[in-house]
Amino acid sequence: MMTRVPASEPDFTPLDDVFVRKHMGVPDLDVTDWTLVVEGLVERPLRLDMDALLALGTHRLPAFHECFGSPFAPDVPTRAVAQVEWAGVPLAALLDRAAPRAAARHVWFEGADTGSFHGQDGLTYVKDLPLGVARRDVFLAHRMNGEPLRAQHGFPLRAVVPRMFGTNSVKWLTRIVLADRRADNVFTTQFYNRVLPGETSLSPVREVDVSSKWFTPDDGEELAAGNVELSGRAWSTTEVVAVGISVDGGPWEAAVVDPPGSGPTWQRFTLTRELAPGPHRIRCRARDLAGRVQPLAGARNAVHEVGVGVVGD
Ligand SMILES: Nc1nc2c(c(=O)[nH]1)N[C@H]1C(S)=C(S)[C@@H](COP(=O)(O)O)O[C@H]1N2
Ligand SMILES: [Mo]
Repeated sequence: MMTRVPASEPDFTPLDDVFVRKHMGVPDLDVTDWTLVVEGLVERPLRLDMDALLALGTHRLPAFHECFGSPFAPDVPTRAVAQVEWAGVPLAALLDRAAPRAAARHVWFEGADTGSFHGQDGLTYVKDLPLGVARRDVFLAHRMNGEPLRAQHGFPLRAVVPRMFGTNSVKWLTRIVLADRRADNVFTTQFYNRVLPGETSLSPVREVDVSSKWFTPDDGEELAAGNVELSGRAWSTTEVVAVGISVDGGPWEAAVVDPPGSGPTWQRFTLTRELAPGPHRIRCRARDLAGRVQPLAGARNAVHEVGVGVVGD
């Protein structure tokens, strides 16, 4: 049984359980010779070492963190999601010092990893965002759940873009470029583009979809008959206002959904319900403030279903 967490206190995924995604391997960076460059269309290009970055102060950002999944299978649910307390500085603090020129429209984020991916060689990992979005949302993190970033999570510094898919959160960050156009890199223009619902052309994989996932019970779990607490997490680009739970294809029953926190955190949902002995299929479906609902099937944010076995009396 899960411990109850008050709605005002976000629950964080233990670091050992946070998923790891890397397209070209983990670069071995030494913080003593690492620097972050901010250049391009700026009045004052910057080169900061870690001490200079730490001198900007340390802020905290509790946020859910979700991987889009394979760029070659945009409709397959992966449900790789975690919640992390990041510590670092908002990108805006650096932009204020670098002073973007009037012509700057986009911000490019480049990682130190290089190599091959999907049959192409000599690649770098670059993502980009419109300047306004980057200034408002991007956070540069050097700590995760109170520890320095682990190598596989982007040591010594990574970008974090709350409420966007993890692919935008560039790890092993070494270079930020302000430009008048989008970055031309395989990870911006070729991979990680998709057709959004109701649209016909490709858009970059950015904002997350409305989604929910079972935490307890787990798929295949055996439960004692009687009142069972069904519980999970739901998230979107905005507040999740309802989560429906359906047992064995029955009607959607309203779960109790925790109010949203002050930041980009997920919301817990629970329903205590009697389950008769035997096998059961349980599904959860979130709806957000914008009216978006998880599709039943055929999409990466399709409703999550688990099977449980209830034993006893
Ligand atoms: N430099 C770099 N940043 C990267 C990646 C990468 O391969 N290289 N993978 C991205 C993807 S697809 C995801 S989901 C997140 C995963 O972050 P994590 O491994 O810390 O959970 O990092 C993103 N940032
Ligand atoms: Mo990802």
